Amino acid sequence: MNPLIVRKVASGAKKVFTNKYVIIAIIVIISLWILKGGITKLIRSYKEKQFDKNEAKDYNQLAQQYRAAANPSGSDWMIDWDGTDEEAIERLGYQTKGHLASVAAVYKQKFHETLTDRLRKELDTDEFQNWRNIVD
Ligand SMILES: [Ca+2]
Repeated sequence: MNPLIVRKVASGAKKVFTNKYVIIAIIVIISLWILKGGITKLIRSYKEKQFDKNEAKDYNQLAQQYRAAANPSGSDWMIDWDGTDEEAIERLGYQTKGHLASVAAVYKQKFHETLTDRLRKELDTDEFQNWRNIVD
């Protein structure tokens, strides 16, 4: 290629790209493009995270509260002898309504036994049935 033409093209391009309005326009377009995609993505992922966190936190808390009601002494090895907070379990039943599967899954993961097995041990037949009726 003719070096003169190359130089002319280069200087023409240089003029265009050193024009401050052109630069500002390019910066604005790129910024808008990044902002649009980036912000939408950020908002979506933030909302999803918040949702998951809140849900998981609630199930976690409920599982923890069932454990505390079944294990008032706070010592795992005492759980079968330390009595039961039946009122708390009934109250938790109302909070668990509609979410038993999720709460039970968290409970099992944390305490390596199923929630219903634990409650059968802690409650008498009528109390357990009462709890089931509340939860279902
Ligand atoms: Ca107990």
